[in-house]
Amino acid sequence: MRTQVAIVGAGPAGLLLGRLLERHGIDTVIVEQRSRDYVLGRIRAGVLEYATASLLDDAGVGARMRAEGLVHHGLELCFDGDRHRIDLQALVGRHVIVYGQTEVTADLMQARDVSGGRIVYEAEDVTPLEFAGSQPHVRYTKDGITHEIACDFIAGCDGFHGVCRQSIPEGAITNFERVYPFGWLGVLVDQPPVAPELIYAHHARGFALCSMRSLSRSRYYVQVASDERAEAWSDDRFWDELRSRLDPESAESLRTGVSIEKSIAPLRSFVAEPMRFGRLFLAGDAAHIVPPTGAKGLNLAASDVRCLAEALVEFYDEKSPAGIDGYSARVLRRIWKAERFSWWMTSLLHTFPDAGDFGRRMQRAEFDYLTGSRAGAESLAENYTGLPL
Ligand code: FAS
Ligand code: PHB
Repeated sequence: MRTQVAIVGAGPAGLLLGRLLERHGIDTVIVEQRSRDYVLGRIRAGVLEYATASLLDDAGVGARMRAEGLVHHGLELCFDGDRHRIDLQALVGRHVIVYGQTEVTADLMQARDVSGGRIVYEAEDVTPLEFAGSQPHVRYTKDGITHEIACDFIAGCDGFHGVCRQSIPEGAITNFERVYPFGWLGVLVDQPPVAPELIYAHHARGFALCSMRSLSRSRYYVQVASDERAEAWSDDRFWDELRSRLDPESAESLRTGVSIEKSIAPLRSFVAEPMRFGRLFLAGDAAHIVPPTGAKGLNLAASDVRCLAEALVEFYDEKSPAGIDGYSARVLRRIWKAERFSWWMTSLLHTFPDAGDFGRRMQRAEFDYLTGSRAGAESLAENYTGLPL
């Protein structure tokens, strides 16, 4: 098999890259280790930055997002029961769209079905090869038969645990990482959200987040210890803990029910530099991870892929290597700013075992500054809605 760009991974990064390239007549093959249903079954991100929503429009996959997504002009911070609204629209003139990553993935898969773009699910032993040279290829096994895809470029869109970053010679890559001493226990429930906008809550017992997927389906999270297991949390235990961390009004109006999904996500900050090795490019979680507090993970994957697609189109259309040569430095500038914001939001809102009384006072002072200063609130709003591409 031969293609121009072999894409490893059919998450948002891989699917969106394939979509953007095919819109410019560039041939791709996507190779995914899991089944289509497994990929669609993962419950992940929920908030799209303004620029991500525009990119989905440009890719011709934004119609359902525009029809079903919820436009949010603000969000709420709650600190030991004190609630304060951050008016994103008034502060920076931009909003965000609440539209689940599952739906984004489904829209991209559907578009690829229509275009007939090649995608291999349940591929085993996927291996990127010869990417230091000029004739890279991707090997994989499907139904016991080994296949090879000859290509011009390989896009490693295979997430944090993927094979592409692991295939890079150790001395050629530098990893930066911070692992947080807690995770997020998330629950999905078919009940109306507790409030019209997201509530990010700090409490002595831990962080909590009230989010949603629609006006009839809600997504809630509570901070838990790193060694916690989802099975140890009954629905009742989860709802009691969530209530205890919210302001009295929200705790009173919270609509609980039987969870339709319950899982724990670990929290880490991670960046691999650089993001290009010869003919192999990394994009999305394959190259970086942010704690979900700033709702940046999916959005960073989208901005990586936008930049990579532009670079590859320039290579093929204008025979210029400038874009691909500049890709890594260009995306890393934006990635590190998103890493900073996600780390800052996480530091503000979570309880840290070793913070001490001084650390807790610093968190309260940060909240009081943010809610009392237009400049402070503007900084949060500018980052949350997405820095310029
Ligand atoms: P993904 O991990 O989504 O996709 C990578 C794909 O590559 C997967 O389908 C995987 O099966 C495939 N793959 C892996 N190894 C392979 C191999 N060897 N061969 C072929 N295919 C391979 N972000 C937020 O903004 N908010 C959140 O609340 C949030 N919650 C999250 C919860 C969890 C448990 C995780 C892991 C992430 C969460 N994220 C969240 C971040 C998430 O949304 C990512 O940023 C987003 O999925 C990034 O998309 P991709 O880069 O495509 O990576
Ligand atoms: C979600 O709805 O899953 C969500 C929203 C905002 C975040 C993280 C997760 O910051």
